[in-house]
Amino acid sequence: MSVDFCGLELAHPIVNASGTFDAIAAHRAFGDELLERFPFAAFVSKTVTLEPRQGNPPPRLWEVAGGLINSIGLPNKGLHGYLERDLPILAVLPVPLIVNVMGFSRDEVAQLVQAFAEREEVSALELNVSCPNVETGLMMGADPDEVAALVHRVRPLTAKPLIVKLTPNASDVPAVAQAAEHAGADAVSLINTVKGMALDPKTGAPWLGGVTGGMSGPAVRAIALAQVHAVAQAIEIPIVGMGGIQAGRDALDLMRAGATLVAVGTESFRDPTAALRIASELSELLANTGV
Ligand code: RRO
Repeated sequence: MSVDFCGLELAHPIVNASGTFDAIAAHRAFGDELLERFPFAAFVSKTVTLEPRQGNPPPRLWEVAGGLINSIGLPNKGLHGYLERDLPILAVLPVPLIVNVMGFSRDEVAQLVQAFAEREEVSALELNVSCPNVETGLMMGADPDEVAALVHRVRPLTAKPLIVKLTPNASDVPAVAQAAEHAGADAVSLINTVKGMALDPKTGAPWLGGVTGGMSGPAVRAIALAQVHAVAQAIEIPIVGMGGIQAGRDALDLMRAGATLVAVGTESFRDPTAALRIASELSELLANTGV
């Protein structure tokens, strides 16, 4: 099951979707057992921004049939807090660390990339151009020219693999993927969450503190499959596929559609060890199908 991903040797193709597994809290809860049986072949951190953020006002989650809508709003310690407090703990994980970053301008992203470029604990960077939950509504990832300009700006700042996390909330996702590839990205990841909304059944007002949110879980799996398939026809660089993966069979589908790695997200909230089961189911399917 081992796989070469942008020069990183991974034990198997299952990773986590950014923001869906808190490895620091999990280490506190499960102790060193977590390190002995770590569920993912690489760990992708929650998005880091330049400045600390509180995140969006509650409520932040709403459960829908087959999924979740989140409006978390990127709470994080900011670059310096992350470097001082989170990175030393994440550095002991037994797998490569991929740091996900987001900025509100190209300059902010450049500062983040430059800071992480120097850290040997960090194996790769994921540029989050697709968060649906910022009050500015700003989403660089919906526009191929914006994505190209961003990747051009940060590409010279690091030799580490650069993964661009794409949004499904764009009119032409393959065009955005091509823009990322031509500007020098090493891989793309998709899908981030699908924009959604829920109303408070009692008042009829928006339920989420951020009004709208991002939908994930099995309800978006068919969207992910279609978008990974379309992007795979358009680019040569590897794809990290995600969206509603619950079983080895779902992971195999995304790989058949063109993904090199598959990320597990919402399913880890239901069962933090789900990725171990999914990797083992995938291994069996690959052996049986000869894929
Ligand atoms: O923090 C969030 O609200 C969030 C982010 Br950064 C993201 O990329 N995708 C998402 O669904 N939520």
